Amino acid sequence: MKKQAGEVQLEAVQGDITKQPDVTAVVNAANAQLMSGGGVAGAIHRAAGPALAEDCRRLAPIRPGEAVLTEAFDLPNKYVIHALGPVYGMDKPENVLLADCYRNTLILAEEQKIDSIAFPAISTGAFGYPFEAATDIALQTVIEMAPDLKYVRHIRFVLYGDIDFDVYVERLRMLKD
Ligand code: AR6
Repeated sequence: MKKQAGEVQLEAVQGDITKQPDVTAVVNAANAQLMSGGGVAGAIHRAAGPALAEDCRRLAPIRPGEAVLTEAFDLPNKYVIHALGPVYGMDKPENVLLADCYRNTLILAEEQKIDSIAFPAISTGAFGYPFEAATDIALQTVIEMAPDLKYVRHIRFVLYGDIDFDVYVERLRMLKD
């Protein structure tokens, strides 16, 4: 499912964030220590290899809403942008902190002149953010930023489950052409 937001193409796919070889950067739904873990962080660290954790050490810890950039090592991408989502019900205001993750990631991508980027659904796994509310924040934030993006031309949302994918498809369909 693809949708154009000005000069930026938004796309939702069902799949694994570590298997997106055609994008320059993938986003990690990180933990504060930027270490391996469950979900996306575990998958990214496994696929990138131990050099990623080694490189992350100098950047940790990060705060909710913050994003930092590293190389992607053995992943088929150039960069990983590690964003720490809010723990739902704990890090507040969670809607602002979740929007900050998407905004700060895109700011870093622009600084590196990155053309294409893939996001997982940050905070919607172990951190417990209700999926539909998180989807609205993700899409609203990138659509708000789209007119100001000079380098990023392709934003992919990689959803793990089919129900999650359906939520993105429905929301993207609802956007005006
Ligand atoms: N590719 C794409 N999406 C995935 C993948 C994958 N390989 N694996 C899971 N998801 P989570 P969070 C989906 O828990 O909520 C970690 O343990 C998943 O279904 O990875 O931000 C870290 O160490 C869900 O929709 O991230 C942190 O401590 C979404 O990705 C903590 O979890 C995010 O799930 C971060 O929690």
